Amino acid sequence: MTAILAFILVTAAYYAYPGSHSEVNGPFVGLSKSFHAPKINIWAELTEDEASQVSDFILKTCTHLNLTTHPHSSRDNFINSIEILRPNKTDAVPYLYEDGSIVERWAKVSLAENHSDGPRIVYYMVGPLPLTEKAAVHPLSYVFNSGSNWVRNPVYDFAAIQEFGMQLANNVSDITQELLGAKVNIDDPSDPAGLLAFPRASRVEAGGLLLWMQFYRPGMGSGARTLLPQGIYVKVDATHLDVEDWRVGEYYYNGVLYENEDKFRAAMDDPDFKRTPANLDGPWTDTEDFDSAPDGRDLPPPVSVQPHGPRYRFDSKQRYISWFGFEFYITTARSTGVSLFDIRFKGERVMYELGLMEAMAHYAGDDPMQGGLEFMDAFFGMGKNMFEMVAGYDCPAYATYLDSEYHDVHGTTTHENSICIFEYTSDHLLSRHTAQYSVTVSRNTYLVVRAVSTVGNYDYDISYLFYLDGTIEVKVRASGFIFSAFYTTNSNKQEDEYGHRIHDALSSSMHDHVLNFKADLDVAGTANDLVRMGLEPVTISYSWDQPEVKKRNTMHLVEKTVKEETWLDWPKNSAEFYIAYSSEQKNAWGERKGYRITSGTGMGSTPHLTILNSSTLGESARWAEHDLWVLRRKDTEPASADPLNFLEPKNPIVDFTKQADHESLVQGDDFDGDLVVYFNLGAHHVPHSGDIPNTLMHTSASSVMFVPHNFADRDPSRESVQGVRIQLSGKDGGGFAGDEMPAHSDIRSRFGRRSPNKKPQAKYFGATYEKGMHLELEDLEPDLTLYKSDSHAVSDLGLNGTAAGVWHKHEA
Ligand SMILES: *[C@@H]1O[C@H](CO)[C@@H](O)[C@H](O)[C@H]1NC(C)=O
Ligand SMILES: *[C@@H]1O[C@H](CO)[C@@H](O)[C@H](O)[C@H]1NC(C)=O
Ligand SMILES: *[C@@H]1O[C@H](CO)[C@@H](O)[C@H](O)[C@H]1NC(C)=O
Ligand SMILES: *[C@@H]1O[C@H](CO)[C@@H](O)[C@H](O)[C@H]1NC(C)=O
Ligand SMILES: *[C@@H]1O[C@H](CO)[C@@H](O)[C@H](O)[C@H]1NC(C)=O
Ligand SMILES: *[C@@H]1O[C@H](CO)[C@@H](O)[C@H](O)[C@H]1NC(C)=O
Ligand SMILES: [Cu+2]
Repeated sequence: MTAILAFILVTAAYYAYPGSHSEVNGPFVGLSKSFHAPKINIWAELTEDEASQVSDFILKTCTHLNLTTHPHSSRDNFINSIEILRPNKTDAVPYLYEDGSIVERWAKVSLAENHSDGPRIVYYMVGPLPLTEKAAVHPLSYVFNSGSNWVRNPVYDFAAIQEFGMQLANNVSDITQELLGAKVNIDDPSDPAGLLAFPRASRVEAGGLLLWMQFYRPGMGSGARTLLPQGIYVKVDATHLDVEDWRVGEYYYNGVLYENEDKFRAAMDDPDFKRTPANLDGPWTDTEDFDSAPDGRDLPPPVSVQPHGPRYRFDSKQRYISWFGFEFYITTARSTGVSLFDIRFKGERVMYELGLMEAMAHYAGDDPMQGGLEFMDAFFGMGKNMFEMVAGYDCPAYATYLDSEYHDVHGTTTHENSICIFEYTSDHLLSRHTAQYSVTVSRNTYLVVRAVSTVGNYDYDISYLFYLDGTIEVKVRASGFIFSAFYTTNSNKQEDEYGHRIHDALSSSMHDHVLNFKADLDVAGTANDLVRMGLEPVTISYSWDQPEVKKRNTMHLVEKTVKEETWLDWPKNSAEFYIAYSSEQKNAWGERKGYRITSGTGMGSTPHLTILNSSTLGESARWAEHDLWVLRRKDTEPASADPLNFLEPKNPIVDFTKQADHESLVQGDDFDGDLVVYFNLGAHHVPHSGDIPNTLMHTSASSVMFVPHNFADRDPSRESVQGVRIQLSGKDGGGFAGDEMPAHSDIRSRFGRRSPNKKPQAKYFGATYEKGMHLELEDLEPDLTLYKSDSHAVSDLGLNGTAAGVWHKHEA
């Protein structure tokens, strides 16, 4: 601790720049202002003005739909969402790389439409923007492969689901009072002493929804309700359009299924009726411990500071960033959050697109809730649920924060400070070497673009990391409250097969998180080959080995090119390298320029879904079944998934298996070598007592890295890295024991030749801190009164606010 304080309380000699929440902070503001992206960010989300133009245009054009701006249910017709329709790459490439003209800007709109067979969500394209007389609304279907531009919306009325649950719970108040010691407060659903009912909704082939509802205690301040399932489950047939026609079905409690509430009630009067303890709230769900004071807790930990401001340059209008050879554009989408486009390193293309496609969590369990539970969080909105970050904690105090926006029938919603950008210097080096007369070390400073999506109970930190050698890492870490299961203590159920007991009446409920990402690789250009370079044992006879070793057991490299669209799993023993090679560009040594795709840092190799042919998922998320996929890039296949897949799992609007359909990847007349890789991050999550109260980010972390492989002629980080070579007394050289380099050999040195006193001499590369600095308190502990949000519209575990719509209760 003393060392840390000493570091911070260095003498005041330099004006430091306190962290701020502005778009660009620090001393490079001037530089940033004069810094311009070479092109317009053609992927940028629509501005508020563009979205309102589109909205007005649709209201004016689609009069036959009688659209309302105040929807009450999905049986109203209204504008559900408005966003950018990202341009075809075919059109973007000439603009970006060949001085072609700028691409047209179109909007992707989803309308809620009431049809005689039930409500639908229908996609349209509207444009070009800005809208003129030429503007038009067309059905948008080229990006889907279901044969249509719409899905049926079985979520007829999510408000009714909540209300129905409350009514139903109210009807069995006597039962809940008896078994759980609580009942719903129909007048005040948020009564902390009351109960709530939440559905697991599953799609019924014919149309609407089948619900299994479970009672929950509401949870207090931090939103712990997913730790408070109550173990009484009720089946509701909600397939009919009108709530009046919904039917309450069986009850399930403590391993026994009851035909209806009366049978349940009657069973309770039986002296042999088996009860199980209730799952009560208490301090165990508190997220903080303000009271404990183990040694050292009274001293703040080390923090990172950035006294000279950021070293990246940022065009805040185009959201374009440049940092030590990396250049790329940033954009967002309501369903998928942050995406990066046109990533280049030292002027060469690496990826056209990198971003999230879908974030799925699939549970298992022997109760009616967890047994079929599955979430597709793009449906809930990974961008829509990107809330304001906490400066100094989510990201360092000095980070640059960006806002994100999305548009729907209620206009534009802005989430301030929901994306952060910063440089960070790792605790470990990028490289080092100790030689006989020298030691040289290079710091590992990397750039991070980060956002956190809190989808109801769970928080996903998604970070894109850029390293000085050209490596790109995509990392996901999760936290928040687990979605746990009720634990019955006296049944003969099989619940121990699905998790651990983690409180009186609580089971941890195993689940798989699989988050799918797209990487449209353009390694040194569009034409790439995906190569599997195997490391194989071999027995070989070498002439130089004779006569002593007739046959030598050794190993060698065996290369196979992936010739058709396929999946790949991470190889056993990491005995294969998956490398995307340029088909045309070579480095100085005649080797193909490449990037290796590898499972990165975190809890071992990345997971894919354990469940085979999931009954819940149907065809909606086949990408989850393997680690990696290699496909042809097509304008008609811009994504592996669509948020509305959640509504039609058996016949999804984007069926991934129709994309990954073994088309040839051999370059020729009909294929130019433009490959897309889809890869998965996530975790096989078997929560344990340490997930109470919240899942920890070091155990939920996984990543995939894209690592240069013969991309340059030599390690490019040497040009940019900060470090020092310590030249030991008496020698100018390095080398091994016994070596002596000629004196005054050319080692670039800030201090010139060795010092007269023959003490070890530090020769820095890159800059160093030259003076003590005065830091403001805000550099160490940001002022959280600057936190801008008054509240967060976090999903309440119902379906309100999903891609199926958001509407308000009592509006005219
Ligand atoms: C349009 O909606 C209004 C009010 O919602 C309703 O009175 C009217 O009948 C509707 N018109 C058509 C053509 O559906
Ligand atoms: C993108 O390409 C598809 C397929 O060629 C085409 O149908 C569509 O109109 C194009 N989209 C735009 C916005 O030009
Ligand atoms: C929606 O369509 C159904 C079936 O055609 C009809 O009964 C209902 O009145 C419509 N609802 C609205 C709000 O227009
Ligand atoms: C609650 O009970 C009333 C009276 O028996 C009944 O009419 C209603 O349908 C029940 N509601 C639910 C949601 O079970
Ligand atoms: C999953 O589906 C595939 C393709 O239909 C089939 O070959 C396989 O046997 C199925 N596996 C299971 C466990 O259902
Ligand atoms: C849905 O959520 C919005 C935003 O949180 C809220 O204003 C609205 O009242 C909710 N609608 C219903 C029907 O609960
Ligand atoms: Cu989890």
